[in-house]
Amino acid sequence: MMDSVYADVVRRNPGEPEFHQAVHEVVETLAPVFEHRQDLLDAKMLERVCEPERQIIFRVPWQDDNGTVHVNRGFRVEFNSALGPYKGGLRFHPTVNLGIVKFLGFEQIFKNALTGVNIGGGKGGSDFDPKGRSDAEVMRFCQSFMTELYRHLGEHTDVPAGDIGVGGREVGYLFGQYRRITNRWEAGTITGKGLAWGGSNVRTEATGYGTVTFTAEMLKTAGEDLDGQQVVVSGSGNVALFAIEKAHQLGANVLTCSDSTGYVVDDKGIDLDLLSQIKLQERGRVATYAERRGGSARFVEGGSVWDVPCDIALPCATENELNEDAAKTLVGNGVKAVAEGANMPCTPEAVQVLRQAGVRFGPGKAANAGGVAASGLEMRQNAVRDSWSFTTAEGQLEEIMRSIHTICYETSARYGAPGDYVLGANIAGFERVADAMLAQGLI
Ligand code: NDP
Ligand code: 2IT
Repeated sequence: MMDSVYADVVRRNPGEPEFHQAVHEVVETLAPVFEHRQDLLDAKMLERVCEPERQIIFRVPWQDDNGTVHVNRGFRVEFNSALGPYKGGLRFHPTVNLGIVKFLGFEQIFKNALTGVNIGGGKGGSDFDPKGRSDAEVMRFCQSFMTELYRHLGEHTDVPAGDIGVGGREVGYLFGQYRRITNRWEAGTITGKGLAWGGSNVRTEATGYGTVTFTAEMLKTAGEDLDGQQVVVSGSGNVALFAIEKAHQLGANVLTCSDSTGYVVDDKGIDLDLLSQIKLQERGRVATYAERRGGSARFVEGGSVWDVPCDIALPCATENELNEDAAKTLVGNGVKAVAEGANMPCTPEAVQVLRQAGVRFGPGKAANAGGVAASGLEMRQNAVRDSWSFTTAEGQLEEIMRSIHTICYETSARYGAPGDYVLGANIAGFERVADAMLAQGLI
């Protein structure tokens, strides 16, 4: 049954390898569920969950600062709303296509289910490349994008947020255009807003913080903690920066960061003030960090950040950035834990190598759920026009991350594979969504 469902997904979604990969990873862990859930089998729940409820593709025309017209493509895949309004980020990156958005939307269903907040799964974005564009160009693009997307959104319908290439600046322009078109100050329609206009404390930090909290929870099951551990982080965007911050707070030493041009290794540990200045203030590159840091840091062009020996590896950049060879290198260097801050950063072969070597492995669905969980908390505050302190929001986030860890661990133990967080996350997430769908009839 599982094989035929997967074969059908491949046949009906041609040319979408990332979507196939994401489905395969989930499908191959669900067999034990169907052994005792004939009701889910009869209801064709696996087939239903692999088919998005709605897919929207639209034209996004905009003008650059020289007056030249550009045409991009916009996407929103509204995958599953059994547990709540569609929820998931928007990605602006030249590699975005329908298959990428579907893979991300599919992951999001189960991730969101694990948070315990009432949110469904969706994802969107565009093949627009914000790199090198002025603020005015980004604004015009966002306005054009929202001029179509707004009709599909709403606090009870579909609630986007950021992802690669979409941060506070873009969310501001998107929210502004939504408000202008609808004449509604509907804060709950998008998350990741500024703190003065409906945003939540800790949403910016949440994905990176949550990934490190999840890592700490995994280590705890072996009687260890992060204190004194050497950590390798990839990426230098939203997730990476705040993973570095939290790892430092918990006493670890982060040696690296990276971008699409190469990586930096800093023998003294990453100086987060300097990195933040370059990335957040100047929108610069990691090579500049090495130039300004002095003797302790060097920039390696191209190259694999996973060559740097470490105890803990946190891939926080993009999909399939950590392959089989990288996993073997990490294992050879004695890595103890790997947690996915990014979505699907480890290839299936890499995951296999890590699991066989007994490395604790936190899949993205669980490990990076802190971002969307904090988005859920932002929606909660918006619904009652409240705003929590940093401490309150951070406390709630930590509680959710610990509970996700517990659910995944307990589910893995219940199914006879304690510590297999891939199995635990997939089964626990699937069961929640499938039971809600079953209760709601043939929808
Ligand atoms: P950002 O845009 O802030 O940063 C992305 C980082 O990844 C940059 O350093 C970028 O380098 C690097 N990167 C992106 N694409 C590639 C590529 N094709 N090859 C090499 N490096 C690349 O994005 P985020 O930090 O928000 O997102 C990072 C990952 O985390 C993504 O997988 C995202 O889906 C996931 N995620 C994000 C959440 C969030 O709340 N933001 C929540 C959960 C998961 P460069 O600048 O050179 O492109
Ligand atoms: O992949 C993700 O979980 C995100 N990009 C965050 C989604 C959200 O709605 O906050």
